[in-house]
Amino acid sequence: MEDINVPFVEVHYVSIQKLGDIPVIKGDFHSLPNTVQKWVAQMVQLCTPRGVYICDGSEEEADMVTHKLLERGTLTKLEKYENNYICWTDPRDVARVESKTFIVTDEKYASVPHSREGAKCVLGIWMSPDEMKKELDDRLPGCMAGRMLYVIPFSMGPIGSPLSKIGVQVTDSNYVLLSMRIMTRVSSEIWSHLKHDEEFVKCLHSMGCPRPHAQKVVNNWPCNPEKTIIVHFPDIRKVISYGSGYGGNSLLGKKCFALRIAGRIAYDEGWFAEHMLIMSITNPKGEEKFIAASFPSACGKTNLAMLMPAMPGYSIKCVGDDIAWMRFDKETGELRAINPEAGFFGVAPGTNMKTNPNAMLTCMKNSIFTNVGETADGGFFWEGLEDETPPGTEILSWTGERYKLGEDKTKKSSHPNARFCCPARQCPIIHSKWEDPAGVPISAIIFGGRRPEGVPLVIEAFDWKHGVFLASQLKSETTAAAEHTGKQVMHDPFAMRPFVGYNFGRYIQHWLDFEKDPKNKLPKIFHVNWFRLDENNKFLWPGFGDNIRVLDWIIRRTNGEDIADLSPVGLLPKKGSINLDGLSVDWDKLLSIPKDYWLSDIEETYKWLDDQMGDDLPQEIREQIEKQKQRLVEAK
Ligand code: OXD
Ligand code: MN
Repeated sequence: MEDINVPFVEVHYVSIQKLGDIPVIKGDFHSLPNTVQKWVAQMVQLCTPRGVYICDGSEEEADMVTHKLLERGTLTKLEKYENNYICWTDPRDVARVESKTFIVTDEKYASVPHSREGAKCVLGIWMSPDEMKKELDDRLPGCMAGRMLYVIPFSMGPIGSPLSKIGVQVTDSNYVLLSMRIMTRVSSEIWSHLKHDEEFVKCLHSMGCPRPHAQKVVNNWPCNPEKTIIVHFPDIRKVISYGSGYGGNSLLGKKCFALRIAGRIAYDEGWFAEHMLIMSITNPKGEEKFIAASFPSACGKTNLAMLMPAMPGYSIKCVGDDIAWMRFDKETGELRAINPEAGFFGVAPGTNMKTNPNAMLTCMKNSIFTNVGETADGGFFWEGLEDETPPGTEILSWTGERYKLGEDKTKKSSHPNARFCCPARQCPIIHSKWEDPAGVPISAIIFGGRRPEGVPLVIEAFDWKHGVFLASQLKSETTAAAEHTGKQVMHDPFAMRPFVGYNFGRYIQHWLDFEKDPKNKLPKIFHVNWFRLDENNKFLWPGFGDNIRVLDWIIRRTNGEDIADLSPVGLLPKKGSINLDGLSVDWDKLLSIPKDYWLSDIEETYKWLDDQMGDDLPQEIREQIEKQKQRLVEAK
């Protein structure tokens, strides 16, 4: 595919530190790898910033940018901590925008599956290169006028690891620069890894707010919500994001690169880029195992990745909380995983010293908080911290309202998708191997979602194919991480619905195909549900630290213990095989498989998968569905 939206005019270097007439105000442009010089020069010519700043990842750079943002009022220092800042966005720019996220390929079905006629495809939005060129031509020329263009070299994964990949993001947002420094490895060391013109992912981001401003800037947060567009070009490994400064829309290393573009690279190269946490569990005998677990956004991945075990003698270490890149080792057949990120961008509301003390301790310094409240003594506050904050504490909410804690229960301090952004290395339980270039060996893969009804605490797949089917039928109640409203149970296969950068049917086939290589040691696959409700809408399972009980069962299954019974939907724990000491839970309700529920669920799921993917839905998945139906019909 040809690159679009690059100017055709040759760039002439007027002097060493000028591109055309735009000055390079920091860094030596000519020391950059040739391919980077060429692309940056094109971006400069297109976006016409007032200057170019080549980032080196140093502390001085962070200080300079932080100072600028404080001066401008975009950031406020939280005096209670060391180097912590708070930021409020324009209320129109608060979450990922899936409806404005596109994949561009010459051929439509390289990006999206052949949905059945009349079905609205929700597994990605495709646009042709020609149409997209018009959209971008309408937005990009001059989009950085009056602003600085920052060139950010970054590595996803430990710098130099054979499992890592390199990106270069140009952006006109210094908030994005600060956040990218936390979420990825930003360093001038990156350039030497691109010396021989190796491939890098090109990431262009603009807030879409050239100066002088055409519109009023709200909260010192420039953005352009009417024109926001997030575009992926998987064939040429490129991302263009315009109009939003928020999270996954603008920190392009995260969802855009590490999932959508890397997913496509993984498809081409034979590995996985997944929406998964990575953690280790050590049992009282000192045996350690690593697992990867996939849940839709805002379903507790960060909490699980940093769990404080409620059972004595167990310990948890965190490798990552959102994304896993995994490949089968050619020699040993083991599945090895790295966390490509360097920070946590976690949902703040609901996080506290009970639900996730490790996350709280991680963000006590060097962190940025977006759309949370501030206490009068310069602390952060969000819904969920009430028990840790004295009643009567004065709060300034993210919308600028002042109130006293406990006086008016209708007041909300934070947006439901408010975030903390903090360095992973500060996590008290970060694993000593979290940056091991060789990755960590994965023994089990877990999928899960918020399922208020019908779905048991844990199911083990019969085999790899059945596991891929379990992941394909994943559903979850919607959350505030994207623009969806209301509580509805939505299909979210593999927790990747918003994040796959190519035809979803091919993605599922890619998973199935790993079984074909007999050398691959396929991990066992599980499905968990912490969120089942009883008839009074009360959770049947305590969750959080008690989830160790389920993880323990899973690990024992990977060791081959005979603690599972057959059921029509998979293997379930034998009664008594999950340690429930000290808990009072209704086992029968928690593990039941209501036949009517599952029979109607499988019909609905089949229709949905077939509508969405049509003939791209792999035959093996159809067979799995038929088999499950059969087992359910035959069950007593
Ligand atoms: C995230 C998300 O920010 O999944 O991790 O939305
Ligand atoms: Mn996520």
